[in-house]
Amino acid sequence: MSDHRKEDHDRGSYDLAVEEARPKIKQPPLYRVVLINDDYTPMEFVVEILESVFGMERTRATQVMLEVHTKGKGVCGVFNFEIAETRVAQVMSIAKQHQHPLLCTMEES
Ligand code: TYC
Repeated sequence: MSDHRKEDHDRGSYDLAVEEARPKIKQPPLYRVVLINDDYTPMEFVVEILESVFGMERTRATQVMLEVHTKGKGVCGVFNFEIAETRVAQVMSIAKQHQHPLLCTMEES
């Protein structure tokens, strides 16, 4: 029996054979952070971004970079809104500092 039910008893309420409404719990949406290919950003720079911003090992970072390079875009990770937004901003800021046209976006998963 839950504490909540025990409290009801303490207050002298009756047990009812009626289901309490189940709270409608919705999972928060998740977002894919996506890198977009371009013809100018150096491959090594993209690999370093994937290591430093997304914590990937070099092997995985190279795979993801090559996926973006060959298919046009690739997923860096899936996060809640706040984390996805922060990672996108970090990538765009570092790319801008180095004057590379690298694009990073997020899309609902
Ligand atoms: N296409 C780039 C090149 O050939 C490499 C690259 C990969 C650029 C991934 C952007 O998101 C990117 N130098």
